[in-house]
Amino acid sequence: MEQVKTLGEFIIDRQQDFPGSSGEFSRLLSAIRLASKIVSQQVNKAGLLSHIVGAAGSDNIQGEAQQKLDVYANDQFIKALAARKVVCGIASEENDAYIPINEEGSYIVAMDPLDGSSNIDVNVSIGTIFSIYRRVSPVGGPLSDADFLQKGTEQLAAGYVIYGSSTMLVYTTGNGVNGFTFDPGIGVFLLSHPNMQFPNNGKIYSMNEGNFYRSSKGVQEFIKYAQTVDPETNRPYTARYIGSLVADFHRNLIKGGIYMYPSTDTAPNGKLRLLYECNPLAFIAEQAGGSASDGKNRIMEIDPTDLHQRVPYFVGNSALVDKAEQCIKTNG
Ligand code: AHM
Ligand code: MG
Repeated sequence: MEQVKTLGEFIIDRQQDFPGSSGEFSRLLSAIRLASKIVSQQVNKAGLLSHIVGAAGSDNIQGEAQQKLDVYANDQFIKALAARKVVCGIASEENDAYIPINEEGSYIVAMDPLDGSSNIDVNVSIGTIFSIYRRVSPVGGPLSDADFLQKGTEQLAAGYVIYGSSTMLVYTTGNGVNGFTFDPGIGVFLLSHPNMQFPNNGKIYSMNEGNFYRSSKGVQEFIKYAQTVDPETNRPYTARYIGSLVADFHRNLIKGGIYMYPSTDTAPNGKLRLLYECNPLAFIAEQAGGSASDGKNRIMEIDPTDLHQRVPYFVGNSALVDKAEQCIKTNG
């Protein structure tokens, strides 16, 4: 029988992917693993906290002010990353400016500590997304904007945690994508999805179709294409939209499909953030045989200009992303 591998063992096995990192990078991943476990436990108690012990914003039984879960998640990830001393700075969806950590650290982390947080109150899956870069400014000195405004192609690693019917951590270091399921009984992540790849015949499309008439002609054409009856090409496709990026992406990675958050007339750059939502999932998608685009260009080649920059987003099976691009190029 093949032996079960824990995330901790896997990280050590793969340490040789980063020659010269002397285990620093592994310590960083371990920090993410730890914070994920803490957040996972808290997410599972979310209903208790808000409905039984008292709503966020009020005091809890001990008289401590309760934090909203997304603020709590942000604090936990920052605390865990800062404790390992290898991270020099963090950009988070929860903080307007980047947070300097340790000038001696070599790594930058961009993260969305709890994405889809509007789903917390209704018991729908939510997630954490993270992206790791090597700093470009000299180690030992102050950080600069350029450390954070790196193209997605410069990512050393990226991943997400899904807090769903089980908690999973999925990540890549540019050498394939591996998924680990948390076993709460023994408190460890176990390798459950080695070498994840999009299946070839993806037929799910995921978009907030309430935005249909606000979208460009090209996006509308793609949706009509997805809905057209054509048994030869396996159409119509299936619409699935949770409204929680990590959950929608994770399902499409396993079952095959495309996730879209295009520009609309009221949000010309779409809704999602390049640094800590789009780039990390683009890296995973490409490593899993898929692709990610803003409708015209490869996401990971976009030159970021702002920490919280938004971009239109199309990610998933390459054939579907190509088709969406083609509809946009033809129809605008
Ligand atoms: P958030 O970072 O404020 O949680 O917003 C991101 C979320 C994604 O998880 C999800 O895909 C998208 O917003 C849903 O947006 P909409 O409700 O407009 O469909
Ligand atoms: Mg988010």
